Amino acid sequence: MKKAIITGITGQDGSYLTEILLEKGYEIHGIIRRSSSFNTGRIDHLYSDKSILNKKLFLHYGDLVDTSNLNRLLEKIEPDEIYNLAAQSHVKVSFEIPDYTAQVDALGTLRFLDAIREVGLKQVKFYQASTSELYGKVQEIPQSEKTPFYPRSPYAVSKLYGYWIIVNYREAYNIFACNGILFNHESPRRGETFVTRKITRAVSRIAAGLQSNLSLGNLDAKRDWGFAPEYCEGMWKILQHDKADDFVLATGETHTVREFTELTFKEIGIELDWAEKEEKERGIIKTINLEKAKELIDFGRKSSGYKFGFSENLKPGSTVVTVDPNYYRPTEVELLIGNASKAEKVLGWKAQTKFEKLVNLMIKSDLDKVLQRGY
Ligand code: NAP
Ligand code: F7E
Repeated sequence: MKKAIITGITGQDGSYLTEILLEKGYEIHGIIRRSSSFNTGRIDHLYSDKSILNKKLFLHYGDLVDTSNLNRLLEKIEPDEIYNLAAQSHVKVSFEIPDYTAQVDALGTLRFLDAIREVGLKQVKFYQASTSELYGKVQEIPQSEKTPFYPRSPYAVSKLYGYWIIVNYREAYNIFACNGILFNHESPRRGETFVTRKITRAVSRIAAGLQSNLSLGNLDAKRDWGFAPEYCEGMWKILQHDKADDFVLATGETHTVREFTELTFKEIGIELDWAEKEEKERGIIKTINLEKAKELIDFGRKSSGYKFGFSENLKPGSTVVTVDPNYYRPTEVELLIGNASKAEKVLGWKAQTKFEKLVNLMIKSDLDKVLQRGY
């Protein structure tokens, strides 16, 4: 039985990767941070299963800023594979806490690599969660493993250090260390403050009459959005390759935040119109397809026991989206679109879930939550 350490196990990717590796027969050691409130919601379903907890899945307290803790864990566990997913992962927040972001995202990676050297784990394979944010102000369209980097936030600059320290330790000490340069990947488990989940959650709440308006920043930013579980399978494939190497994982399609918003509203039967420009721009209900809304609710009542229905207050002409410049970033990444042909050729990995399907599965999941529980 192979042993894997997953840092960031309580995050979106950590939770999917845990499911994938358990399915493949791994023993998993997850590192969690001490928190004053529960932070294990995404893996509760796994560790409340008595056949899994402390048999195939073990949780350890740890933190990427604590070197001695990482050393002890490596000595104790002697893993075959390490997936370093832990990070202060919010780009906008990194402008507010740049020092901490660098401590975790840049030096945290170094601490782990150095702990591997100290403990002398010669055979271990290390996956680093690198990111399309490295491309920032893009130097080439689409972006591949060969595209030069131009990071645009303290988050991206910290991840740039992480990227290069992986390459350096691979070359200097022959450590099997790999970068997965992953473009945005989303899911119903995406954190609520990232834009996709913020939109699907808010639109569900607007539908239920629990919120009247969705407030967003830059509507014209373009992202290459894929489905997270497929990207986690890709992480595993990167470490199974016979040579340590770096890979882009992406869909090869790009869409604006505006398109994501329009499509999400469309899923609940609302067509949007846009009025005014820039900070005054507003998304207004153009039409409501009551048939579609009713169908959704009837289906939800039968399949998921919805207690709530659609708000009666939704009318053509109502403003449901506004722009708040507080969500703008001091420096923005305007356009990302990835070229994952190396991963397809070498690893046999290809993104499967299309943009429309991704929006559909995220809004359905949030509608279920909101209309069942009423929050
Ligand atoms: P996420 O949901 O924000 O999860 C981040 C995880 O890191 C959480 O488990 C968090 O713990 C943990 N963490 C944060 N600071 C830590 C510290 N000091 N010590 C130990 N653990 C810490 O992120 P994600 O979307 O799953 O992304 C996973 C990784 O991929 C991150 O490194 C991210 O930067 C990178 N990435 C993500 C994407 C994407 O589109 N999702 C794309 C490219 C790269 P708590 O639960 O306690 O907060
Ligand atoms: O922003 C714009 C925002 O925060 C996407 C992380 O997982 O992916 C993620 O970083 C875009 C940006 O993700 C709002 O300005 C508009 O252009 O969802 P996001 P991100 O910054 O792309 C990369 C690959 C990572 O590595 C990161 O860890 O949407 N946007 N209005 C907004 N963004 C947010 N969060 N909130 C808004 O209201």
